[in-house]
Amino acid sequence: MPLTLNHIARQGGHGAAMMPIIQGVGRAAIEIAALLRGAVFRGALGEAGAKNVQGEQQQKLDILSDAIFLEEMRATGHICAVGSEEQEALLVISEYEDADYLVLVDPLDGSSNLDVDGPVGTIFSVVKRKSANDNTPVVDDTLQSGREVIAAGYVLYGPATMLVCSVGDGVDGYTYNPTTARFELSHGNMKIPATGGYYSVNEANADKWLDGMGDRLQNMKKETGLGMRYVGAMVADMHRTLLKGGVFLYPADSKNTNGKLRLLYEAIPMGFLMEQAGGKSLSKDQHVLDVQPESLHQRVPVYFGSKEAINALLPDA
Ligand code: P6P
Repeated sequence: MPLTLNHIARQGGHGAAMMPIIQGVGRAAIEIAALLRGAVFRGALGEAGAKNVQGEQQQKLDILSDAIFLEEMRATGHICAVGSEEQEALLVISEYEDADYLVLVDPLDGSSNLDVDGPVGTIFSVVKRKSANDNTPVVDDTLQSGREVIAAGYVLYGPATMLVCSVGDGVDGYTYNPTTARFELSHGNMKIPATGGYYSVNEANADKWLDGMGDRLQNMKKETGLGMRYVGAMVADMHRTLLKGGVFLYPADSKNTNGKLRLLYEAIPMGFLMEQAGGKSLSKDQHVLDVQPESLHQRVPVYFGSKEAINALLPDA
């Protein structure tokens, strides 16, 4: 019989505490997947007419997905606050502001793919509050390095809906089974292949890259002979990298001098998963999990992949 998300309760040191939270992520994923499938019939595609704190045009589905995710985190009863890509400030869950955990989330990553029916995702990580439980949670509770992450994962809305997560005891992939209406373990103990796969980067930015990344990428291509795949949605590109091997990177460039991807709800959760899957996760010259966050929406350059590909790209890292 298949294992379900309940299996998480038996994993690692935090599985029992994390299982209800990841069950909540699963409920949000099912609702968001249904929302995406019917969006065109409800006039829910396209831009919402506002920009988020990132200065990016919000899609209507960004706002709807953010609301669904927040409600399911509230409903778990274990989350005191949520830091979301779509919300400038930390969202305190007033009924449970004495709860132990906070969630950082990109509720609908890669939403520019929506109008072309491309894959998108949700990325999340869970940290334990630093403040006393009888205090109101604050942004400082979220500013913890990836070494403090209790759980992290992503949902990939593709031909199938997958939830890939870790509580620090390896990485497991669960696929939503519409017959049983639940997530069932389909990719147990995921490990990134040591060799092969693809490099995945938006090479249109190559002439703007900083830190000599243009030459470094050319050297890596010569040394490894990897092919290239790029979807433009981090969850899809990272999921392929985890399964097939290779490297995903978003370097700093003259336009985004700190890189484009956000530390707290993109780089850290993905870096946590990559390291749990036997890969490497770098940002500039340090492990992404060692970067000390300074603000909720801080951006960083990222280099994630197999040890072979990362060592070919950044030999002195
Ligand atoms: P570009 C999507 O907007 C996103 O945040 C990530 O999902 C993705 O990896 C990246 O930006 C794509 O950026 O500049 O290549 O379109």
